[in-house]
Amino acid sequence: MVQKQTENLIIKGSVFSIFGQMGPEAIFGFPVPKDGRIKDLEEEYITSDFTQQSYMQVAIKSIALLLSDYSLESSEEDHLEKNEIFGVLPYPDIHTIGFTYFTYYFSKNSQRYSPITLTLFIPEHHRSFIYDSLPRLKEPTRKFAQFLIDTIKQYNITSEAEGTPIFPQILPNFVEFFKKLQSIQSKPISPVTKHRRIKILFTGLENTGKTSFLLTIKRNFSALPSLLPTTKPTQDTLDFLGTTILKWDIPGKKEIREEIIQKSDIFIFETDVLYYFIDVQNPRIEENLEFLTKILDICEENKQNIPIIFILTKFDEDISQQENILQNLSKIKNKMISILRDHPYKFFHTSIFSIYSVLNAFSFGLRQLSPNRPLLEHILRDFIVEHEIISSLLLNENGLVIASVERKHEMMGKYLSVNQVFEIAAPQFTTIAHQFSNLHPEIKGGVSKYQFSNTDFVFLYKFQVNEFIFFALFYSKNSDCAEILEKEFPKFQKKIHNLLILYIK
Ligand SMILES: Nc1nc2c(ncn2[C@@H]2O[C@H](COP(=O)(O)OP(=O)(O)OP(=O)(O)O)[C@@H](O)[C@H]2O)c(=O)[nH]1
Ligand SMILES: [Mg+2]
Repeated sequence: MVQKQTENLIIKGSVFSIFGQMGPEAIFGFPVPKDGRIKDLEEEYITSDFTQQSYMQVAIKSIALLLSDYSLESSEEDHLEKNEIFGVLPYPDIHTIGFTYFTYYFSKNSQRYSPITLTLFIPEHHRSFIYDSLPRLKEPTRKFAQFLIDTIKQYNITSEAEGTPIFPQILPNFVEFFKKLQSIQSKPISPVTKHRRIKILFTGLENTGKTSFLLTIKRNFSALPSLLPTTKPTQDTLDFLGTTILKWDIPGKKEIREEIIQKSDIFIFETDVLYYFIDVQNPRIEENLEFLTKILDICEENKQNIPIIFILTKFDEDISQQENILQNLSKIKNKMISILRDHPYKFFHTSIFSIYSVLNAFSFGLRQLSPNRPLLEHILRDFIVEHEIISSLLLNENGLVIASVERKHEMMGKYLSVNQVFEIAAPQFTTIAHQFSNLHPEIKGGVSKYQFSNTDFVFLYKFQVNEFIFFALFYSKNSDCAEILEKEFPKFQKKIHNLLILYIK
């Protein structure tokens, strides 16, 4: 029996695609399909899992996401080569998930920037491998894609037919690349499972507003006035686009703080995102430094580089400009950053009286868990640039922000901020969401327009992907934008469909 190259690998194959003279083309595929153009190869390099047709399908679907006449013709071209984005796409016909590196290269032939993708194939039932190994897959994938780009530039390859004669030459490089992938797989961080489990922690000192924040996310406003200190770690789940997210509300009482440090294997281990709460009106810097240092020590012991989202709470509007509050803010930031080591972090100011501030801060942490968010935002950005829209938010039906893009800084004039847009539209949004889902289940989608001044318009577009309802908010100075959206949005929706399906699953 011949030992196939990919026999013991979770990654079953790879395909390198470009936008060639005839459209998307699968230039190099490895292992080589039986029905492909390349003949006389040893059997270990041939696969029966995929056909040339499967490789072509991956080329078409992945390249199509980067195709936008607008950005390819625009003067922003110099930036395109620097665009390096990873994404995850479904290929149900071949029971495969594609982990794809997306970029552009300058094609001498067509004298323009052209999309390139390198996709790795992972069987659907091993999808959690992608999430567990994502950080370690990126670097070798990026490097290998660069090598392939150099190869097609060197030999001036613009089609699969032109790539075929070169393939035997680069076969050893593919073998080498798959060896690297093999070494990543042999060091799994957690057991291979079918479903992604997401665990997030809400922690901080007592009375910092953790439970209030969680109630606000659930719109459980009526429970806020009678809220008591939490007495024990409490878990609750949230269904986010089909994935169950486990939320742990860890009370800040001193004894419980000590307990979670002692029982870190239960509470901190395998946490995906940590939200750390500090009250801006009462920052208690020394105690916070002490507690957070202990948490960071545990992360270091377990080699967990968890993103930390700082929630600076009770930043209520009426006190937000007070000198002492502003001083507290900058002191908190400086002190916390000084102990953070390599953890990715972000600060948010929130108040339970601004629902957007809470939803936005919470969504940011969730967005970090989506492999498709950067690509989604890249495509959304192309869309708003093309249609002269100033900013846009993509939300799920609970108002969680899935993608957020804004071009304000490139444009002259007076504009509402994304926060303002959301804050103004939120009441309508909630009512509309409610009406749509409860009263008019038959209504499938369409635009609603809100006018805030003679020149400021917000458009809300409701749409559905599989069983999930989404809202796209667009802010524009152009009152005709509604007609543009009616016409153009369905195409855009089709484009992002697959990215939304695997947004977090
Ligand atoms: N003004 C203001 N008060 C807030 C805000 N968020 C929470 N609070 C108040 O702060 C107090 C403590 O809130 P909790 O949510 O119970 O705090 P916690 O962090 O869960 O506290 P423990 O459960 O003891 O750890 C309550 O009286 C809340 O009403 C806010 O954004 N603004
Ligand atoms: Mg609490």
